[in-house]
Amino acid sequence: MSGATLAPQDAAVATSIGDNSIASYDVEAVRRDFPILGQEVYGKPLVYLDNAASAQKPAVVIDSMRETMETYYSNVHRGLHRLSQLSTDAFEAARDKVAGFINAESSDEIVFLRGATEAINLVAFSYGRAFLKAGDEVLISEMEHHANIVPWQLLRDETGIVIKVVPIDDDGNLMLETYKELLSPKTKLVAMTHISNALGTIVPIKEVIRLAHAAGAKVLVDGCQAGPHMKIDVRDLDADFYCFSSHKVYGPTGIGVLYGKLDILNSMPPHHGGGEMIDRVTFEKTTYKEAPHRFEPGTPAIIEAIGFGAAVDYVKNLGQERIAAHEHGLMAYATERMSEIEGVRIIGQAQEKASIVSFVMDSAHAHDIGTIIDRAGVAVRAGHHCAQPLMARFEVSATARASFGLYNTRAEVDALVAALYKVKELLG
Ligand code: C6P
Repeated sequence: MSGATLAPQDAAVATSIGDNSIASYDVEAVRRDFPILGQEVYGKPLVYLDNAASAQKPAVVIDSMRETMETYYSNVHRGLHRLSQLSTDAFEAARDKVAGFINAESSDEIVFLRGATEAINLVAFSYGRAFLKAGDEVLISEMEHHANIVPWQLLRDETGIVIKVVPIDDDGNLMLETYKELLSPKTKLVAMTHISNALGTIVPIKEVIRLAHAAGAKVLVDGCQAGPHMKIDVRDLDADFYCFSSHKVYGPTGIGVLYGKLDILNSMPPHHGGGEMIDRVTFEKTTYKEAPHRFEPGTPAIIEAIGFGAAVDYVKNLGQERIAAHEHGLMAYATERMSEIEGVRIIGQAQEKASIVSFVMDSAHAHDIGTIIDRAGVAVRAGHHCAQPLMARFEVSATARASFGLYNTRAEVDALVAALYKVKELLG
């Protein structure tokens, strides 16, 4: 990234946000870090705008995983031999990197799981079963991903907890006043997204947490969409739990993190049993290790954890503020250009938004939009985005969603817009 030049499109971004710190953001150099981006699909340059579903991987992540397998791979925490020691060191170093990425106080607060979905289920079925009882209230929002709805419903069916839903307004802003009214001594847990995957709304999560704590409730933040787009500081937020998946922060699939305050994690029973999470086993009784190991039974995703560590290093080195500024410029430009297209309606115009433009068109179903623009090389997601209650709120069955990552360019926004004009031409 040294000697970086300012591409014309990024000069516009820098000016529009009035922030010189991104003047050195050389998006073309960033793109060269991602081997997959150079390809064509259907004879057109790939325009990858499906980053909210999963992001592409830089060479440093791919290399770190290949190097692990080619030079020192072995199982972790078990062997006395050299390779096992090297693998264990690299695995635990990845945990340290993830802890640093979100400013956790200790690496012991970092539980490696398969992803955000598993993390939320762990909180529901370990914390929830142990500490929530019939009549206790769990507050979620109207814009949650199914991963932060269904586990609470499963727990409700088992324990009799009550789920309350904080509404959003027509622009997709969380209705804070109603949230305050819903909080009561019965509220034991608030489980809320940091950034909506279907609208891009940035929830004022620090205030949400402050208010929940004042009411005596704990807070789980679903940070799946925040991880790639903003600097996360779990201590500043005072989050009790925070989770996200590696594959959205430019790391591999199959791994993610549940952060939990150490005393809370250590007060929770294991959710799965097996090897590695135990202290001592007899046929009569088993005692467990402290966190994080009590929640990591069996052989973990070793290679993936190492790749995850390389990914968060990559993002951190590029600079989260600079990434956020770059992506914000792209989102603002896309919003402006797409608003000019007759018949396009953007769903979600919250005051604070990140990296996502969800939209519908008068003339075309979201699936048709996705299919037609794919032929122009433009990849977006079309569907309900695993947020069916949110779709119902906006009275649509699906939207098309363009989501931007750190390697996208204004030229790619132009390609998206041109492809949408093509949809209009074909479908009226
Ligand atoms: N959203 C999307 O296209 P997993 O699948 O466990 O890595 O993440 C689940 C999840 C939880 N919360 C939020 C806010 C999310 O956005 C996601 C994943 C993807 O929007 C795939 S459905």
